[in-house]
Amino acid sequence: MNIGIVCYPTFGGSGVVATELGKALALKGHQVHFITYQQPVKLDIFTENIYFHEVKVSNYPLFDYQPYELVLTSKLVDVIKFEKLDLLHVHYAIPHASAAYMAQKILAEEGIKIPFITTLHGTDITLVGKDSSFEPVITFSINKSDAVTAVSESLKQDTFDHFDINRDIEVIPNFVCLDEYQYNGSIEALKKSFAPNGEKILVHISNFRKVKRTEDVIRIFDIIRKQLPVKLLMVGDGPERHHLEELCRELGTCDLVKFIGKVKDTERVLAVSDLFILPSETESFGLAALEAMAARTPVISTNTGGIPEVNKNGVSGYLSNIGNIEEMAFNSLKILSNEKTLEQFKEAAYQQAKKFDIHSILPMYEALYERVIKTI
Ligand code: GMT
Repeated sequence: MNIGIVCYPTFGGSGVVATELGKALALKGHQVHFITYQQPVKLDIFTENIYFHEVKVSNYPLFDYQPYELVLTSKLVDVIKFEKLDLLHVHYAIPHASAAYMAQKILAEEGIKIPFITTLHGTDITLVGKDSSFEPVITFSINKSDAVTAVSESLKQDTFDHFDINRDIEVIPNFVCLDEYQYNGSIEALKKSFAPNGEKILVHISNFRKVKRTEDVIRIFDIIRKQLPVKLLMVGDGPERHHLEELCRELGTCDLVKFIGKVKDTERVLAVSDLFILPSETESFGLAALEAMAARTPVISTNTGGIPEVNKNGVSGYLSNIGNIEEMAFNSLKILSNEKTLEQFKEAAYQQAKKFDIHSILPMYEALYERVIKTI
């Protein structure tokens, strides 16, 4: 198949899922065209069957705000026509689904048919989507998509709860390329550099937005470190970072917490981690938790949104109510204090991650693509 993928190219989960999906499809011999404003961070364009079409946003002085959706639409029309795409798969509803709809209508005028699939990822529904100024466009473009998928049952339900949806939504869960998380390099040197005295290593990875409740990570860690020798790696960057660094100063934990910024190959960090902390306010799926589990790292998380579909309480980690930092610290200590327990949780986390291996999920997308192409 000749497939167009539209996504955000940044470190966000939806961009990562779209990129990994495209890479896996290309490996299977499909032609995959990424259409976005910047080369996706995890994409190597010198890969067979992968193409990148940059959406250029010009800086015309009349515009206070550049009309990205319109240049994206024009680019979609151009790529669909000249690369003879069979279908478009857009990740994240805003503004990708409405741009795809408009491109579809423009091309229909020329007798060209192109179906588009919209994959809902989370904040497009749970946060941005609830802003009423977006509501009519999101509802319309979901209803007009040729197929819609959501990354969890929970997100599917949220979509029906918040929007006036008159069609079916299929759940295709997020996935992980399991093999990539089996780190082959020597982890001893890396481990030593973070935790020279054999301390247990806790990790958090996110874009440090309010919704991730990163302050809870620092506070949970502060409780744990009073009872066990531990270190914390904070991976990623975002609006909360400065505040978190200040909080570490206040708590006297600066020597124990290391902010390492944005990291492309999180596999390396996860390879040395003993526990992953994800105390999010809302999370449609929690891809970061799945990646941790793939690297045999148990997860302490909240029980919000789609996380319970990924992290199994008492098996691959523990789940708590949002903001219950005492319980999250208590459960962390339960896992970390005993080597045998830690090993059991690590193995169970890996076994749980196996269920979401790309080799199981990719055929679901391929089957959907074939079905949608036939119906247009
Ligand atoms: O919240 C983020 O980190 C970014 C956001 C995105 O769309 O890029 O993530 C959402 O999509 C991910 C991939 O499907 C999910 O794993 C995340 O749970 C979801 N984030 C939220 O729902 C807050």
